[in-house]
Amino acid sequence: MAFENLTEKLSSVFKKLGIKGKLSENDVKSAMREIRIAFLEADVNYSVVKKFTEKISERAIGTDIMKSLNPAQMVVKIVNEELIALLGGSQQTDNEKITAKFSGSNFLKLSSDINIIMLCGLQGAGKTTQAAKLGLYLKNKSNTVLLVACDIYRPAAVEQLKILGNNIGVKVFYEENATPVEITRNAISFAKDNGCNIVILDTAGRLHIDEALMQELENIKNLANPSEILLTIDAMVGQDSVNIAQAFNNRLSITGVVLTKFDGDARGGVALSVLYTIGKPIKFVGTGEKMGDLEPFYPDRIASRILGMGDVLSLIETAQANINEKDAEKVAKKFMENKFDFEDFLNLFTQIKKLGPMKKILEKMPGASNLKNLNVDDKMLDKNEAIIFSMTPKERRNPEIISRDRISRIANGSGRKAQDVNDLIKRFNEMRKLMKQFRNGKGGIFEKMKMFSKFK
Ligand SMILES: Nc1nc2c(ncn2[C@@H]2O[C@H](COP(=O)(O)OP(=O)(O)OP(=O)(O)O)[C@@H](O)[C@H]2O)c(=O)[nH]1
Ligand SMILES: [Mg+2]
Repeated sequence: MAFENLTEKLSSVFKKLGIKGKLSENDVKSAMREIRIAFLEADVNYSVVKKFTEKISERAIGTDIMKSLNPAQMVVKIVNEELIALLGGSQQTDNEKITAKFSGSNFLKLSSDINIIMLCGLQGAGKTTQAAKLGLYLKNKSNTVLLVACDIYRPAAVEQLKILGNNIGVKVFYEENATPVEITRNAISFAKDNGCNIVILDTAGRLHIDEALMQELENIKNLANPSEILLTIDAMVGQDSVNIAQAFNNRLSITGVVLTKFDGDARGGVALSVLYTIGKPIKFVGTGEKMGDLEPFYPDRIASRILGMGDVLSLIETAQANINEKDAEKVAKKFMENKFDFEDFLNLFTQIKKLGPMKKILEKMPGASNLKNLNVDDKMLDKNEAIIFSMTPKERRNPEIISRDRISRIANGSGRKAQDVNDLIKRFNEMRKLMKQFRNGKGGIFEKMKMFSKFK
């Protein structure tokens, strides 16, 4: 996960401060030194780091901190606030105010008329994929979307967009023997004729800043007058991408950034450098190759993730978008009544799988950096599912009747060992016990998540 090391380093700085109780100016100074190194190692732009730590020192060495009851917590609070600002806190809020009225997207400037969204960026940055993800995101917010294939250069580029559009149920406009500007013009009139209120332009990539293609983007921009020009940046590229962003912004005056491949091993520094260096906010992050892997960029949530405080809000949103409320309620009711059986267990597996890979869920939990060595294996859900499938309906509903004989039959049926079946039953009983505690107010969702990860 991006920011993993940064989170770890910051936690250790805060821990050291916490032990100290009262802080001297020297304590704060040495903490700042460590924070500076942590940010530089996370590939944050040098001048950004300098400005950031100066600001924090200034606030931290002020009298407030020294007098406060818990100085370490005050430092965390200041770092959190400055991080949010660095990630675009106030800018995003202004933007929310302007656009929240329409379309359900806080992050795009959309009007009730036709909205053109243009995606641009270097080759392989993820334009085509994000075009489709954004299409799905806006479709789910009751918009009628048209995807437009403006990349006429790369073989199969049009085909790629057609396949993605087909997968998400969004129309794709393409044309042979036409220039990208002509395609754009025709697509806009097609959108008008067909009641589409969002037109997403997937433009051609370039290996590096290339005059001919830049000119083409400028021509498309002049014709289409997009309400959003989103620059797609690959988070894995690192600091170089800040220069690239500068070049695109100088030429096209972009409206925001979509940071892709945020799920990879990127150190995350780009996210912290973009706003400061080009003055444009990050609007979305791409967190995987699937069509649902696009998240609006909330500076406060990312700051919270960086500081190891988790991102429970995003997790809840994912859950809300993917889980059928009725099913969830049914399971919850069974929990409460302590009637939870293997049928419900199966149901729960299905729901958890909808949330995406286990690792991704856990990353958003508070204290995620402590869990990084946790061995989560999504295949285990499938294996356990197979075991439950080879139980009879009666056994699933009455786990108590599962005797030794039955265990070896179930094991044979599912191609697992008797020990695996035993383990599953043991975990199931533990979970029932935990649920009982949960019901009585002890433990919480975190405990529950830790439990699931033990299924291996
Ligand atoms: N892990 C991960 N992979 C991504 C993400 N976004 C895109 N990709 C992958 O990155 C590769 C390139 O994506 P494209 O969408 O084709 O990139 P592009 O910018 O359109 O590329 P060109 O059209 O060749 O310039 C594909 O294999 C995508 O599946 C992301 O958020 N996370
Ligand atoms: Mg493409």
